Amino acid sequence: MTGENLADAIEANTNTHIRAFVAEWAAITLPDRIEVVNAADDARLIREALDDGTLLPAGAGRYYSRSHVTDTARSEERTVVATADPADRGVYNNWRLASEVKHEVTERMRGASRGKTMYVVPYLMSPPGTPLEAYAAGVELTDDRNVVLQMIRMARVGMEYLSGLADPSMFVRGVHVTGDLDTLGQGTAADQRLFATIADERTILHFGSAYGGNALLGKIAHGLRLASYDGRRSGKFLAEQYLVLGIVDCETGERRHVCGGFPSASGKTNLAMTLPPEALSDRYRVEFYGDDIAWLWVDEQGQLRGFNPENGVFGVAKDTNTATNPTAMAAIGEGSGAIFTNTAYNELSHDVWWEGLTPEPPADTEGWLDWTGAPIAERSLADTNLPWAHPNSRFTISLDQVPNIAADVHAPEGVVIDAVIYGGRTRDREPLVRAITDAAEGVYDGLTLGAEATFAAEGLDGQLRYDPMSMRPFMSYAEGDYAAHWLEIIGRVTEQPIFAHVNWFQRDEHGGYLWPGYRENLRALLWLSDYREGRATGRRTAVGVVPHPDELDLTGLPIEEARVEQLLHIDTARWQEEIAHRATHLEQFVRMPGEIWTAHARVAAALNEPSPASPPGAEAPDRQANR
Ligand code: OXD
Ligand code: MN
Repeated sequence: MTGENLADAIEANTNTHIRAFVAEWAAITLPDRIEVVNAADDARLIREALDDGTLLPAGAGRYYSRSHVTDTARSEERTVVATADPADRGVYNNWRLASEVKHEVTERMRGASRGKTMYVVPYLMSPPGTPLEAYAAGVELTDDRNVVLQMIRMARVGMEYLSGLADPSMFVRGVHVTGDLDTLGQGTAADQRLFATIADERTILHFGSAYGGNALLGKIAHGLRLASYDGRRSGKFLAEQYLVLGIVDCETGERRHVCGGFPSASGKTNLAMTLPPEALSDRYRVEFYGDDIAWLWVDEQGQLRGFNPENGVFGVAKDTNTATNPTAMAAIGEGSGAIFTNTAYNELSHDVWWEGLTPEPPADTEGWLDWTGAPIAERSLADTNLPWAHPNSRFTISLDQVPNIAADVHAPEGVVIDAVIYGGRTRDREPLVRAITDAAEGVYDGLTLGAEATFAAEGLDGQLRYDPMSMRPFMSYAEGDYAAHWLEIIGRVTEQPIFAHVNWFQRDEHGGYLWPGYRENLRALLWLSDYREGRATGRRTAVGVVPHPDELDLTGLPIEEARVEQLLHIDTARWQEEIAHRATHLEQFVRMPGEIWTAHARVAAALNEPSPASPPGAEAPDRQANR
């Protein structure tokens, strides 16, 4: 690539810092061409992809793509956070020294884009004009057109989003090079893949994958890992793997915003996109803001505010259907521009299918190919039980396709956050909902979030795989410092959001779910609003306030009283076991603040008190305090 070609390829409105960044990496990766992308290029890029077969038509303005069979998910063990400061080493962030990692990835990227186009994707991970905009600007260089198409759906893409930068050199520098996926030795000792966030240099270097979670650098690497690092370094904000939704009471006009973290496979996208229960749908409206990431800060009035930095949804297809997530089904409908990845595909009808879309796969297998491209009709008997779609198959759509999108989803001021919820997947112990009024105890609850391991054979059944704040794979610095930063941010808030823990997954003695889940989950969040506003008093327990059974609005839900009581029961003995596990979990982390240990000790002591700890509705003064 000559200097002249480069100058031609990069439009005049790129700033000199962007040009220098592109030139530096083009000289390393050696692409044949360079192309600067804008969201308006989507139709042309789609046409090119259909022409060369990297996308296939999926009916009425929708598209299908298949990834390399070894490249279907995020690779946590190959993902590192690197800085110059060893104090950034945490338990989960695979910390490494920046100088070493940069060198290693750069060597792997050398000449690896030969024969390809380097797309320059300028983007913003924020609605334009937010107070955090300076941390949201990025430029991703990628050698994969499908990555560009997905970025256009997931972020605000175009040079215009970067033209007004207060500091034109302040953008995240992201380089994505796919590499030869046939020769990377995925999963072996010689694995060449390396996904590095050089956090203190605001640089992301990902080599060896074209899968969304590894290759859409705006989403996880910038939107979560780097933003969470920036949030602490600047002292200004939090970046969390949280959903954001709004609940509107159409009778009173009350509008509440909830954000929260859920470990994967705990129903976060379904909850984010939920609708009210059928019987309450005249009264309430649920508004969608985001299903995966929230950036949170405290405004000048002392209110906790948040927005979804993404502009789209990269949702797991498996089990998405008209009952579990009617919103997603509508959003991926005709004309949506959806891109499906690694679902099953019918090469004749151009339909897509995944496990759970319908109870049974299509009866007529003619034309159906599984996610690897193999014809279903030709499967051997031994393969008949293999899934048609990859379990991590995905749909990618932009936010504006979601039918109940909130009108203010792009508002630069974000929304005031009224509640922060955590939800794991727990078969007994965790009640349907418990409210936590003390902020440090809320942060402690987030740090001890987890989903149940199912290692019955190892004797671990019922024990959690902890996933603090649902950030375990995205932590960018030491967990104790992360907890301190949370306490610092939440300590600035004058009107605290309420914290809560929810659990939709309790089982009865036969293994069946006690709670119907899905749209009915809103009933727990409505109680939370009632409790916060003083319309419900709840019952104080050692681990928070649970609803009195008659405080849950169960209109139109046939459910026995005994079952509701079971859903709200606190099993002290099981909780005491959990407290011991939590202590071991928290002890791993350096510099865990004293306030977190105090919250832990308070809950542990309350569990040892004779029960009930106090008459229903009564609150010990320390629990009424905002902090
Ligand atoms: C994830 C995602 O991997 O959101 O968490 O895609
Ligand atoms: Mn996620």
